[in-house]
Amino acid sequence: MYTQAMDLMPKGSDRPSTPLSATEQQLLDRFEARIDDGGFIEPKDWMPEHYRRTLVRQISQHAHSEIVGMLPEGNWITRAPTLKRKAILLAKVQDEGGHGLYLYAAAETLGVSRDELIGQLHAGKAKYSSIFNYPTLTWADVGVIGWLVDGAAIMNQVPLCRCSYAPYARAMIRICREESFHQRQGYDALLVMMRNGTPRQREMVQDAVNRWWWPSLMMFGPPDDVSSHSAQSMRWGIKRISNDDLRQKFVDATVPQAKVLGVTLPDPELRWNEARQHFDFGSIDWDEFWRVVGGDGPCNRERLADRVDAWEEGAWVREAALAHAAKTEAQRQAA
Ligand code: FAQ
Repeated sequence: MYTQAMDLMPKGSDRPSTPLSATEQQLLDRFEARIDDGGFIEPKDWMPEHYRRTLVRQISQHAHSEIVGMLPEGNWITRAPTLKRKAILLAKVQDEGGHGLYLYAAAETLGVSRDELIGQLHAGKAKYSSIFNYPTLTWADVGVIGWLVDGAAIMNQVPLCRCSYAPYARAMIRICREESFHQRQGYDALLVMMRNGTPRQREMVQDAVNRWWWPSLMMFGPPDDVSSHSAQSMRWGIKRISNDDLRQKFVDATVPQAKVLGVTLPDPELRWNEARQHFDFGSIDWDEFWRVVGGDGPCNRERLADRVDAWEEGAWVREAALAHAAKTEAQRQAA
């Protein structure tokens, strides 16, 4: 179902197989020197085709994740327990839509249209984060998504604010600020349930943590030794910290938060390692990860069908906006 159609160059190589002309070589050398100096690449700068395709792949997967990520929480807007929680959740889900738009706009600076990218998503040819293929069964899931999923997203995205491709880095600065509010609102919702809630509400929180913990660790991607893109993306300054290192940072930051909250994390092997100065944790079920990434998770089909329905049901809005723009333009020209 999912392909890597945008990765045409040999993995781990930024050098084309055909010899370069002297001018191309000069451009490549200049590009690499800028990357090595920690500089930024702007849309009008020359860049190797593989760099451009790698960015289109990552940024579009990221944009799709944001808009598919609206669905699990959107499921709870009509059932939020209070007006305050409903207003917060509405704002959060709307923010995720906005993040998708910044990211599609950043991808468009690389010469690909938003329609094309959305077409790939709807045809099942594009990836989005594995995490959004899990169901939100209770209100506690909404809090846990904020705490763990947004928490993992921030850990992964803060280094992207220093991504070598400037439009992506700029989009990430704004996104990270908003994600950090999202993480705190989730933690706050859980804290209220754990401190002031009934035993049943505390059980609900624990159950949600049990279901979301491992999928949250999977968000960081496969282990470094099987991550096909990491070496090249790190070399180009697209990724700044490896999948495994980010995962470790997330575990180290989250364990003390779980203690304050009063929940246990569902991993009997989780313990502080004095020698490493990090928490050790158990093995991740990578078979489950690849199953979900391959389209066979608990909600993959539902998520894609919901996105396609939303697109089709919104056709009249796009048509009306285009008709309005055409009318305004005609009036402007006639004036
Ligand atoms: N799910 O070689 P790597 C959010 C794929 S936004 C699905 O390590 P890379 C906000 C990967 O694409 C969450 N597929 O790949 C929010 C590649 O497949 P390909 C999204 C995954 O790119 C919160 C293959 O495996 N964040 O949560 C996943 O170097 C709450 C090999 O992997 C971003 O997209 C996965 N988890 O590293 C919204 C951040 N992991 O393309 C609503 C930007 C890996 O060859 C509510 N992206 N794959 O077919 C990144 O940092 C990177 O792309 C990684 C993957 C780290 C995700």
